[in-house]
Amino acid sequence: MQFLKNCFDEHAEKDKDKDTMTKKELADMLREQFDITENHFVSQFYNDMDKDGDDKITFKEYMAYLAKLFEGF
Ligand SMILES: [Ca+2]
Ligand SMILES: [Ca+2]
Repeated sequence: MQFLKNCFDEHAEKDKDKDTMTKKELADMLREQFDITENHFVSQFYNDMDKDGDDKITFKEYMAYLAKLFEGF
């Protein structure tokens, strides 16, 4: 769990808004941590994560998405 929090923080703080992730920050995270570079995957992740559609990812949205993702394991 701490790994996921560190992951989020490290990438979310790359611009002036350190509490949320932009699409670019998410793309960087997916590339560096999970080796995902395909744009359509990044877009899909981003759209699925941004539940309230305000065009940024909060830590809460990020965790909710991952929790759902790992539920099946
Ligand atoms: Ca940010
Ligand atoms: Ca959002």
